[in-house]
Amino acid sequence: MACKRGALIVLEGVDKAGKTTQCKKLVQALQQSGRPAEMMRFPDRTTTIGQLISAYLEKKSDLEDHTVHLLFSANRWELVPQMRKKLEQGITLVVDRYAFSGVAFTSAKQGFCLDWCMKPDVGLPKPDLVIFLQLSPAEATLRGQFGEERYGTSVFQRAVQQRFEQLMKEPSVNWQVIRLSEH
Ligand code: 2DT
Repeated sequence: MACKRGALIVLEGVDKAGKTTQCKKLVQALQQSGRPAEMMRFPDRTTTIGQLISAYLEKKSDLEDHTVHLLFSANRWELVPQMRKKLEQGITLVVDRYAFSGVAFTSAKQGFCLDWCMKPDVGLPKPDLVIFLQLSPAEATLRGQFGEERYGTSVFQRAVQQRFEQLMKEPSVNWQVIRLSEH
């Protein structure tokens, strides 16, 4: 008997929204209800490409902006065969960031448009659901300092949030926005 395909569920949001925690909880809840589920995250820093990205994020290396954008996309593509296999086996994948982060973060930099940023990810497995954890800038500040990594400034995070808002206008994506409360 053919088993039912797993669902591809993506969690997106600015830093400090709690994506990783919620991904873990969702995987647990799915497993407890008897549905096979696994978590993935992008960037996946364990691959060769992921290690280049990780060094860049940790500011141990510098990469040209277009180059790093393409590496983030390549990091997704290299995992596509594995993702498709799991989905076909009936495993639901809960993914911490996906192409939407790729587009939102790069297009928040000077000189990038959404259209160029979206091109390398065209053809990736389409999520069944994209949950966006919405956090106001005030609440993000309350949650303490952004990390030490690249992109960890409130000015940049605000620009990223605006790009996400533009992406959420895309009706072909099943966005579900969850507004996090202010305390
Ligand atoms: P975390 O590992 O803490 O989630 O931070 N990013 C992510 C991009 O710029 N492009 C991408 O395609 C992806 C997936 C967001 C990862 C940092 O990398 C940024 C924050």
